[in-house]
Amino acid sequence: MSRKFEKTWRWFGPDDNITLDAIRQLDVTGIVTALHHFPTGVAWPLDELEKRKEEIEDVGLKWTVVESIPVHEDIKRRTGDYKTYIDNFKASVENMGKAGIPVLCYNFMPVLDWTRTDLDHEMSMGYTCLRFDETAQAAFDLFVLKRPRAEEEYSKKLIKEAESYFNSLDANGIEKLTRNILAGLPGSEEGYTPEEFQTILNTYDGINEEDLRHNLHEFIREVAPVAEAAGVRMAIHPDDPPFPLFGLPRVVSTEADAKALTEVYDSPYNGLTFCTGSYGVRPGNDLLGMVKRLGHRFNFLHLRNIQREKGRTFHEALHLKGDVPMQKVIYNLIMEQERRHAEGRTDLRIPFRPDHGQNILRSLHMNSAPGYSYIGRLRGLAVLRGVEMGIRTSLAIQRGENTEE
Ligand code: CS2
Ligand code: MN
Repeated sequence: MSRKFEKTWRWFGPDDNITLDAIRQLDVTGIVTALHHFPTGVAWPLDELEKRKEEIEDVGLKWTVVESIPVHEDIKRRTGDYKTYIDNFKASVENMGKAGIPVLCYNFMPVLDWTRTDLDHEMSMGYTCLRFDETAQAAFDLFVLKRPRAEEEYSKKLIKEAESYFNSLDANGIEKLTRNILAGLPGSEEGYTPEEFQTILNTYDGINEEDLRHNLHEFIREVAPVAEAAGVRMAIHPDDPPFPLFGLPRVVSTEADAKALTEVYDSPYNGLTFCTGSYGVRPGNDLLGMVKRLGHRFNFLHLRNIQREKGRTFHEALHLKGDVPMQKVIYNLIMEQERRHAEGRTDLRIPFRPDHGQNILRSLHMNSAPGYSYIGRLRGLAVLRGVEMGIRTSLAIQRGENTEE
């Protein structure tokens, strides 16, 4: 059996401009998608999963990963109808198992999923990328949203910078920043107006980091055994960016967070999505060490690079350039796979996807979702595949093995 990582591609379903036919030309085997047409909290029916699966199989691909079943805010807060929502989540997982979809990516970020302030940041080479600018985020928080007590969370210096940044924006600029932060990036199921956003933020009053962590661990305790019985490997996606925003706690940002949640239910079915771009934003996250120490719990890989700038600001860099030591990460992942093989594990072909890409030539006007361009991701996929192949080939040569792949 080939041991290469399974190459996958995120597809946003029938409404995605990048069609299954365009995807099948990329030499990937797996599709990463969700039933985006269901509102958060609803149990996904088996027949709908099967219908989508058939559509994917009709073009010769496989549905490898569900990304994501959104977790209802009631579950994160453990308020309201959270019991029903957990039951519905379990039902979706069971149906995934019946439909034979092996991996589930999900996240536990309150209110906002991934967050950027600029979706079209122009780089000197001419392509654009996504960027998170802490000054712009603070400006939005302090002067657009005007969140009560927000100023307690920023340094005096940053508040000053945010103020002059805000003053430099015209009405269009303010509108655009608001949209970038609140409209919901691809995969996030919700978008808000500033008023709606403030209302939902208020529902988190009094919920601190410890509470949220407790609620996550309770959720895992309840759902992971069901996933295990259904043969579905769970893979929690880290917070993106990996620090608290708008006063909301975030609890999947560090190696310690990831380790703690794997210990709640000690099974490979309670695993992680290793998103190098998300974890990589925090300089304290030792990515190479994480592969060694937590790699046995990786069920899904998001390979993406970032370049840190001043403070918490960062942009999405080309896949092999930036602060993520991508080639070494891939080497360590191959070593993890060898450990699995030696232990007799069968989940060797960990799926990966090029998580985001730059917008190159505006992807020939394909009008793709922010971060999810065709050409930028294809470029990412190609270079990552090349690195993997190169490492495997040189290991095989050194060991006198055959280099068939
Ligand atoms: C983002 C999110 O970083 C990412 O992968 O594109 O869509 C993320 O995949 C989801 O939040 C995971 O649940
Ligand atoms: Mn990711």
